[in-house]
Amino acid sequence: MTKRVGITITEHILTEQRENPEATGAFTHLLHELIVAAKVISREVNKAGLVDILGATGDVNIQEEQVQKLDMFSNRVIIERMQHVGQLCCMGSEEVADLIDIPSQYPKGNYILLFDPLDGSSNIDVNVSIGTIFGIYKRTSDWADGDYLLSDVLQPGIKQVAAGYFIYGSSTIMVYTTGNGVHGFTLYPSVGEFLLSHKNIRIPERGKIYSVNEGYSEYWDDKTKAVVNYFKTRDKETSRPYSARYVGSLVADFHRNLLKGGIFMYPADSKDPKKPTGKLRLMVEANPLAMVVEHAGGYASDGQGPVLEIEPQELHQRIPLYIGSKKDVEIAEAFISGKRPVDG
Ligand code: AFP
Repeated sequence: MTKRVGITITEHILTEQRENPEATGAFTHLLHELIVAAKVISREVNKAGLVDILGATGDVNIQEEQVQKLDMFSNRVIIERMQHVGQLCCMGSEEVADLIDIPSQYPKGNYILLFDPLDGSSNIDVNVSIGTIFGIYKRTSDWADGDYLLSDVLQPGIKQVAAGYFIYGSSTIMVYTTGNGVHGFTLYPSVGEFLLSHKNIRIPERGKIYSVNEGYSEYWDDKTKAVVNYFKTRDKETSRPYSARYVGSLVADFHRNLLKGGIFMYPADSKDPKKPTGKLRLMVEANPLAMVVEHAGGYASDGQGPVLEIEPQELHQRIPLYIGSKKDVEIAEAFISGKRPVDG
């Protein structure tokens, strides 16, 4: 990975657009507006301790998790900003049960935006990094057939035309890919611009970090326990045991592992019978990060195969997630899928 400062995100997107002779500018416009929304969220997150915006609303979202005020704010900012852009036919948010239609007074386009407006929101009031995750698809049905179809939204992650995240941490960083490398941009607050800070990010093939909520090991099956034990077992050749790091904010855990190498796991567990496949959502969390990690040379699996090839059944579908350095994820997948014996 080489570091270079000076190129703005807008310049970078426009350069990519120029390299694609079929580009109309629609996608560039869409991404630009999303970046503006993220800047607004970043500003609010940064002043979260200064204004009376902290604390839960008392409501629960569609995932039956407590909704924090900043979640709702971020959700609203993205929807309001993106609905009039004219490039979307619909949106899907982690915070909204149904698909979000574009109001009839606004023009519509070919793209679909799926997002988690503020991931890791239970960390807001303790100043731990949180983030916005997004994946963008193109509708496949014909305009002539009228409005978009559910099948336009429920496409496997491999069909994403772009994906990425914003991390609101010690600085605000945007990491994204359109399939042409993974690039990171740091927000310079005084200038108000994202500047290229991490060009062509490559994740190490094998890492030294494992990230999992080990407090739930009681709810894991033997295969899952074997995976985690593998990373904790001493082995000179593969530099094990690995170090444990778990923030509890997917974007933060993912971003660290992307830069340093390692594996993030949210396995299936028996903690909540309503969520036997684990907590994380395929469409708004796993797929976007899977696209990022794969274009950085890593891998994402649900324990049986590539996340990006899963045919989604519903917008809020949950899956087990193993994501990060290729070799580490392949080992986890081998244990979970039964290709590697539990005592192997
Ligand atoms: P919240 O947005 O409700 O804080 O959930 C965050 C999250 O979906 C993801 O960011 C974390 O990796 C994961 O949950 C942490 O979940 P556990 O607290 O169960 O480990």
